[in-house]
Amino acid sequence: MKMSWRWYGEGNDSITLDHIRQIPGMETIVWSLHDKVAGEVWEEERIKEVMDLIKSKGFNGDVVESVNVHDDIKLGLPSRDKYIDIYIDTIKKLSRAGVKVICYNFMPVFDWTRTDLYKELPDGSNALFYEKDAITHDPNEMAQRILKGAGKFTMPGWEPERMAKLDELFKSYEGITEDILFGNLQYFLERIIPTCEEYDVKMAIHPDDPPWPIFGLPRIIRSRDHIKRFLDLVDSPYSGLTLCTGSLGPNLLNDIPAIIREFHNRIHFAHIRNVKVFENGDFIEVSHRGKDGNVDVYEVLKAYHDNGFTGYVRPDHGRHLWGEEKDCRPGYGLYDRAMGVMYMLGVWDSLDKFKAEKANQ
Ligand code: CS2
Ligand code: MN
Repeated sequence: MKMSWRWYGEGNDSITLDHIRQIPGMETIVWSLHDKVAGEVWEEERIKEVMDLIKSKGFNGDVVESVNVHDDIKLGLPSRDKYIDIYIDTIKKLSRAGVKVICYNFMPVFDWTRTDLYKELPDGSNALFYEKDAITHDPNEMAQRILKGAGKFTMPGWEPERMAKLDELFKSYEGITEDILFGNLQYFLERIIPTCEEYDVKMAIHPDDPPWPIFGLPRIIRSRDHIKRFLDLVDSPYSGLTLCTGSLGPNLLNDIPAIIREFHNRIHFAHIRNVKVFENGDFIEVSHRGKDGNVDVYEVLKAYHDNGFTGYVRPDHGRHLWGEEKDCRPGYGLYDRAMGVMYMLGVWDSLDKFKAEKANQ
């Protein structure tokens, strides 16, 4: 596996590339042009600028998260072709700059959804929290909560301009069922995957977070069966997965190690995060240590290791520690994610050793 770190870019992240350089084992910077809204053209010069900066610090910039998909594509509107053409243009440009994997999602309206960005944990740290009952209320109210919590940062998928049009957006999704959404996703993939094959760029869809429908909107990448249906839409290695344990984890019926073992050939990007799920269905993000939550991170890593996984992996979210929430992006502080990296590398190195010892016996 290749260890990676999501970085929001110069001036857009409290963490710098020089900080990231001091975390052991770090090879890849996961980046994006975060000022671009879905459907916008990505200029070659801007791409090169970021790639050069990343490389100048000794990293590669193999993974982009995300190139966001315009709502008209998700909705299947006639204007989708125009936006798909722009998407294809971006794939080609990223390929020319050396990008290998593009992470994206197909969630209607909202990207990841939480009800509290700073819920206190018993140890005094705080983390992203999801309260099931709070979500039945007005989506506008929830959007305001998130925007307020994000403070000075604009969070992908939660851009204030987008949130201002929430009622309109919800209206446009009326009548969009799971089947229709799958159909629109298939149309999108059938158009872009030939370019991905030609330009050697792997697409990696991110699961829906949380893994169930919210506010009456369908969510289609959320269980083993949904993943299977997705992979069958276009049966090419270039149409693959970002397997996010933190997104699938809140549904305790999702057997994540089993999902990894079944689909490892199509997993290009692993997001690893632990969540603690409460009896009433609420959940909170916790440290990467398996014992701290409901995701058995050891078994997750073992499933990858047993299958010789060589893809990219990153700590997904982290708790906010030692007061860093005053300054950092929600869920994207330095300390807990850095500790998560070390935990994962520790497990991985041990698995390497066990394997070598076994081979020598
Ligand atoms: C990410 C997702 O921050 C996160 O929770 O895991 O938001 C992810 O970046 C997008 O869904 C990918 O398109
Ligand atoms: Mn994720």
